[in-house]
Amino acid sequence: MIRRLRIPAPEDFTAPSHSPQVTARLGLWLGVAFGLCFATGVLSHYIQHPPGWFTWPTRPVSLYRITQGVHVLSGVAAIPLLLAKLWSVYPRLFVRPPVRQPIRLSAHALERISVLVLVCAAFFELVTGLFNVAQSYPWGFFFPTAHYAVAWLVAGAILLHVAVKLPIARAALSTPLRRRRAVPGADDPNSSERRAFLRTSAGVAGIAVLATAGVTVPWLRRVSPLAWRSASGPQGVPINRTAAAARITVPPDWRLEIVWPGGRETLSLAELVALPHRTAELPIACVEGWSVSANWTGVPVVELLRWAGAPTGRPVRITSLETDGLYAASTLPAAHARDPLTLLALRINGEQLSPDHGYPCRLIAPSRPGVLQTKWVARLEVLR
Ligand SMILES: Nc1nc2c(c(=O)[nH]1)N[C@H]1C(S)=C(S)[C@@H](COP(=O)(O)O)O[C@H]1N2
Ligand SMILES: [Mo]
Repeated sequence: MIRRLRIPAPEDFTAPSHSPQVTARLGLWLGVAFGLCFATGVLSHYIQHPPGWFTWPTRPVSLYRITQGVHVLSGVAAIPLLLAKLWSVYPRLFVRPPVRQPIRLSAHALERISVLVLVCAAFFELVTGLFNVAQSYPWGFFFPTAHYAVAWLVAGAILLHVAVKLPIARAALSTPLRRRRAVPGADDPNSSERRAFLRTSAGVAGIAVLATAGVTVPWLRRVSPLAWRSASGPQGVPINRTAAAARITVPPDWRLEIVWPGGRETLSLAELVALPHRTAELPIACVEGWSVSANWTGVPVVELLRWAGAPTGRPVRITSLETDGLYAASTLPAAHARDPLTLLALRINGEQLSPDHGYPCRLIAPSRPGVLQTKWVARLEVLR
C-alpha cells in the first residue's frame, strides 16, 4: 500500500523558511558536508593509527594535504548549514507534548531522542574542531580520541535520522521550490522567501569556506581573512611547537643512531651532511588543516639505511630528541620508508634548518600528516 504523505503547508509554520522543502534541501547539503568530513576524518585517523589492512599511498605528495583540507573546510561549511537547518525546523523541535505516549517509549519519542543526540554530537564535533584549529584546548579530554569517537555517534545518528525522514525528505525534495498557486500566473509568495533563505544559507557557507580556505589553498591566502595560519613563519613555514617549548638542547656531540634487528650504526652531523642529498618540494600538512609547501634538502631515508647496511622495505620508527612530547616519535610505514622522497631534511628553502624547524635534522615525507613529520630526530629504528 502506498501512503500519501501530506507535506505540511507553509502556513503550518510562522515563516516560509520553516517549510520542509527548505529543511530537506539544507539536510541534503549538510549530509554532503558531514559525509566528506567523516570520510576524510576517518582516513586521517587510520593514517595516524593504521590497522593492519590499511595502506596509504605516498603519491601524489599532496594527497594528505588535500584530504585534510577537505576535512577542515567541509566542517567549516557545516557550521552555517547546521544553524540554518536548525532554524528551519525549530518550530517542530518544540512541538508539545514532546512525547506523545508518556507511558510507553513510542517511536516518536525515540526519534526525538535520536535528533537530540544528533544535534548535540554534531555541535560537539564542530565546536571541538574549531577550537582545535585555533589550538585552544579548554577542556580536560584528549581532543583526537573524543573527536573521533563522537564522529561515529554523529554518523550513526545521521543514518537513523535519514532513514526516519526519507519519505518526507523525498517528497519535499521533489516538490519544486517555485510552487504555483491555484490562480494561474500567480507565484506562491512564500516560494521566493524560501529560495532567498536557501541562497543566503549557501552563500554564508561559501563565504565561511572562502574566508578560511587560505590556510591550505595557496592562491586563496589573500582572500581568507579568517585563515588561522599564514604562509609566514621562520624560513617561510609556520611553527606549531618551538624548540624552546619542546625543551630541546642539541648535545654538541649529537650523533644520529640507526638500529635494526641485529645491527647498529651512528653518524655525526658532518658525516650526515657529507652523504648524497636530494631536494624536493613537499608540504607540511597539519591535521589542523593548515598546510605550506617548502623546498626541503636532505638525505633520503632509504639511502641512509642502505649506507648503514640496514634492511630496507620495512617500517621505520623515528624518534626525536624531545623526551616527553606527544609527537616525539612516529613510524614510517614500509611504503613511506622506501619512498625516495622521504627525507631526513637538513635544509629548508636553501637554508640550514632553524632550531624551531627541527635542527639538526627532521623527517619530511610525502603525503603524510604534519604530526608525523618528526623534528629534532635522534634515532631511526628499522622494525621487523
Ligand atoms: N618532535 C616533534 N616533532 C613535531 C612536532 C612536535 O611537537 N615534536 N609537531 C608536529 C606537528 S603537529 C606539525 S604540524 C609539524 C609542524 O611543523 P613545523 O612546526 O616545523 O612547521 O611538526 C611536527 N613535528
Ligand atoms: Mo600539526
